[in-house]
Amino acid sequence: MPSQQRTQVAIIGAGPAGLILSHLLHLEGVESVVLELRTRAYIEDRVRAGVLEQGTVELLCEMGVGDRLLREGLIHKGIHFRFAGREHHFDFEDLCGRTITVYAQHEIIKDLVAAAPAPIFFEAQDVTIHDVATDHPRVRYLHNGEEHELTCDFIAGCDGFHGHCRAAIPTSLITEYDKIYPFSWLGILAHAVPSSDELIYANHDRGFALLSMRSPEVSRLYIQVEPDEDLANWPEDRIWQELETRLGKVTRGPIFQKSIAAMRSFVAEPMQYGRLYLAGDAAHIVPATGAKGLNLAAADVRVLARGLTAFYKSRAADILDRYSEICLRRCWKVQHFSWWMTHMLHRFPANSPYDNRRQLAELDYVTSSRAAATALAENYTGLPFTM
Ligand code: RFL
Ligand code: PHB
Repeated sequence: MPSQQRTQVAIIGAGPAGLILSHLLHLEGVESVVLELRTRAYIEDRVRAGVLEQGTVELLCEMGVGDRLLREGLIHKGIHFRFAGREHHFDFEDLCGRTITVYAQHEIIKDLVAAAPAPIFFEAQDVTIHDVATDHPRVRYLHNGEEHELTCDFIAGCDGFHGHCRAAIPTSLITEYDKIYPFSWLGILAHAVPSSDELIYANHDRGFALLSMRSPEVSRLYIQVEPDEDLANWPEDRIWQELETRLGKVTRGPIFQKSIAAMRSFVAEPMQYGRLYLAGDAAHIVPATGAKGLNLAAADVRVLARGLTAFYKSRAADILDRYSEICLRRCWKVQHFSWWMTHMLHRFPANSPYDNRRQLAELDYVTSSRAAATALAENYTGLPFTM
C-alpha cells in the first residue's frame, strides 16, 4: 500500500512554472506539494534562459524572492540588431518606457528553492496522475524507493515539454500545433567580459548569432548551426571564429559550458482538462529568439494562482473555467512574436535570394520606423498582463 498524503494543489515539476506557482499559492494561503524528477543540484545548475521581462521581475519582487535579482541582475534599456554591415540600437525605454533584466534562469531557481514555502520532493520517480476528470485527482510516485499517493483538489502540470502531464488529456480533446525550425543554437558560457553592454542579435550571411551575458565577467553567446549538429565538431577556436565573423569583435575567454538547443514552436490547446491545468513549457514552447519561454510560464501561473485562489476563497470557478482561454490569448501573441523574430534574424536553408533580400528589407523597416520599432519593444519587454 502506498503511503497516503494530501494537499490542495499537487504541482508536477520544479521549473520556473511550478516553483513560482507554489510561492504564489502560499501567499494566498493555498497549500501545495511540488514533485520534481531531478535532483536539486541538477535543476539549480541547468543553464537556460537569461532575459526577464519587466513584469516577470516585478512579479518575483512582489513574491519576496527578488532581493538577489535586484542586486545582481543587469538592467538593460535596449538591444542591438546587426545586419548588412550595420548596427541599430532599439532604445526600449524611449520606445515604450520599459526595460528588461538579464539574470540566469538557474539563479531564479536557486532563489525560489531557497525560499520554498511548500515541500519539494526531488527525485520523485514514476509520477503518474489519476482521476483528473473527477473532483478528487490523485498523484502516485516513488520517492526513496517507497510508493506514495498524494490526493489533492487540483493538479498543475508544470513538467516541461517532455513531461507526461499533457498526455493525460485525451487525444480527442487536445489539438497540438507544432513547428520545427531547420536549425539549432549552439550556446556557450565563457569567462569573458561581454564585448557589448547590451545584447546584439546578428543576421549574417553565415547565419544568426547572439551576444548575451550573465554578469560583467561572463559572456553568453549563441550561433545558428545545423539542426542535428554535433558539439564535437565545434572546438573552441572554431566557435570564436564563427562568432567573430557574424558579430564582429568578440572578447574571448575560457569556455566553461557548451550545449545545443533545437528551435521549435508548439502549442497544446486547451491547456486544461478536468482538474488538470498545464502551465509553461508543458503547454507551449517558443524558439528562444524572442526570449519568452520563462516569461510566458510565469504569466500562465499568475493566471492559475488567481483562479485557484478565487476557488478557495469563494468557490468561484470562473477564472479556472477560462484559464486556457486567458493564457492562450497571450500565448499566441508570444508565439507570433517569437516566430517573427526567428524569421527575421535567421538564415533559412530553403530561402531563395529573393527571400534573403525581403528579410533585409524587413530589418531595414523595423530599424527605421518608430512604429515598427515600438511594436518590437512592446513585445520584447513584455505585453501587459491581462485576465
Ligand atoms: P522547465 O523549466 O522545463 O521545468 C519543468 C520541470 O519539470 C520536471 N519534470 C518532471 N518532474 C516530475 N515528473 C516528471 N515526469 C517530470 N518531467 C519533467 C523537469 O525536470 C523540470 O525541472 O519548464 P517551465 O517551468 O515551464 O519553464 C520554462 C522555461 O524553462 C523555458 O521556457 C525557458 O528556459 C526558455 N528560454 C528562455 N525563456 C525566457 O523567458 N527568456 C530567455 O532568455 C530564454 N532563453 C530559453 C532561453 C530556453 C533555451 N533552451 C535551452 C531551450 C535560452 C535557451 C537556449
Ligand atoms: C540568453 O541570455 O540566454 C538569451 C538572451 C536572449 C535570447 C535568448 C537567450 O533571445
